Amino acid sequence: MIEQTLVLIKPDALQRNLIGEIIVRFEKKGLKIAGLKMLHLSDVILEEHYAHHKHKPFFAQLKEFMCSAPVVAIVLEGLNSVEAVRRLVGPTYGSTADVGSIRGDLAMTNINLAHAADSVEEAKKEIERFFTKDELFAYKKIDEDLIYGD
Ligand code: FUP
Repeated sequence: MIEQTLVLIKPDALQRNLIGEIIVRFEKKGLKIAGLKMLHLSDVILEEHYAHHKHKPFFAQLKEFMCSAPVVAIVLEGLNSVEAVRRLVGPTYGSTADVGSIRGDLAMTNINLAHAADSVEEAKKEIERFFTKDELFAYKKIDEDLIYGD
């Protein structure tokens, strides 16, 4: 199924000059960029985005970190893109994440460079949270037939 998913490239990636390195991995995989922008996250949007962590002891620190610099929000489109992107990003802790994944190659802890939506339902909500309709683009790429065949 062709799906869209949401990625946030976090402040640590911006500070460590890894925005390009991360985006290139999505591009090389064959994912289509349907939307891309830089923004400064607000408290309100973070309380919604990380609602499942709201009562955890690290929540205040997580919010502070996510507001410490702009993030890059991206909508990626492709076959099973939600799972494909989660696998490219890797699990939460960099030190034990598989080598080859973004976190496994580039992160050491749970200061982990990028967020990726974890289900198709979440992805839909997150895309609506961060993008308006006119910030999303439908277009044909000339490599699609090579990536997907018939
Ligand atoms: P993930 O889906 O891998 O991004 O991970 P989570 O939704 O579990 O966590 C979101 C963010 O919360 C992590 F990127 C970092 C932060 N976090 C902590 O700071 N401490 C923890 O114990 C767990 C997560």
